[in-house]
Amino acid sequence: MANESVFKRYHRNPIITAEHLPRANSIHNSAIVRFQDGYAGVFRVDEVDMRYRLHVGFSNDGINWNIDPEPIRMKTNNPEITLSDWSYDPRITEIDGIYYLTWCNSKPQGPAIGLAFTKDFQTFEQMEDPFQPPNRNAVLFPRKINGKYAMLHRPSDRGHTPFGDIYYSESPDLIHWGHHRHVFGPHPGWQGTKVGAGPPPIETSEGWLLIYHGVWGSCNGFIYYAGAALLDLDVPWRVLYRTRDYLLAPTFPYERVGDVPNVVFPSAAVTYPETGIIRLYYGCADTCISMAEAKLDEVIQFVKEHSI
Ligand code: BMA
Repeated sequence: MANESVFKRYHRNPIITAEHLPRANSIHNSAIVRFQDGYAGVFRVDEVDMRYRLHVGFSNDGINWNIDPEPIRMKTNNPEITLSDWSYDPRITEIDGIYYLTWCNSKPQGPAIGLAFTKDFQTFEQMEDPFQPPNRNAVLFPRKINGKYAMLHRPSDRGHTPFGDIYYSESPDLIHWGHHRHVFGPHPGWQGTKVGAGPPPIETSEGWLLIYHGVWGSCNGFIYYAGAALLDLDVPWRVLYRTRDYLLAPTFPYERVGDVPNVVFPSAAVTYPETGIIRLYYGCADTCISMAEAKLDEVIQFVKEHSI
């Protein structure tokens, strides 16, 4: 099975562009989940002042979206907890009916991880940043593991980081984080410069399926690809399999041309247990959002058969 045939791109990609909002320069790298009878999302909107803000959206079918033109305001009773005007790359994980948002809450001291929760996508309560900056690409697991909340994240630096390994950390209360473990780092080829977690890991009988981005530094800039790994269910920093070949590469003009060329950035996945389908949402060229679907079994088979 050729890698490009595992995930089938939606025939009307991209599904979300800057045309969805009057003040958008671009809408990309965003979080989408099933919510009530449809879908909800938190979208990264690079606005016409070129600040990055988070906006809520709703959809009946996951394809046609209404996105709030006003950015999210977070509730907090601690003035030291602040929402950056450089907020980007959100992920959403549902744990027991509560939707947790992780994103890059950039600070003057560098990119930090933001953490907030909502039950209704109307009110968001912001919590303490889990780690000191710089750090990016954080995502929570959808359930506690060995009695603790568990998060993947990517210690970083302040710029266009030329390195990056995925780490695992756990917490009893989503406030105090520790038990840091290295999960995996770059590997020669398309993931040779850095890697970062994508959507929340998906629990399967073969392990946690983690879809991630891998970056290779070409002679003309970074190229972002998507791959996947299977992590041990009880010891998630133990990598069982990890793709040697990419699953998605920038291929079509909407993935190759934009504010940052040659980027596919997986950031949300919705599974349909009734059909065995997984729907992947990914940012394209830092400009728009696209969608691709696969059979979950075939993704798992691909990861196992094309492992490093
Ligand atoms: C990373 C993040 C992503 C972006 C990518 C390519 O550092 O900023 O949001 O998609 O670079 O520009």
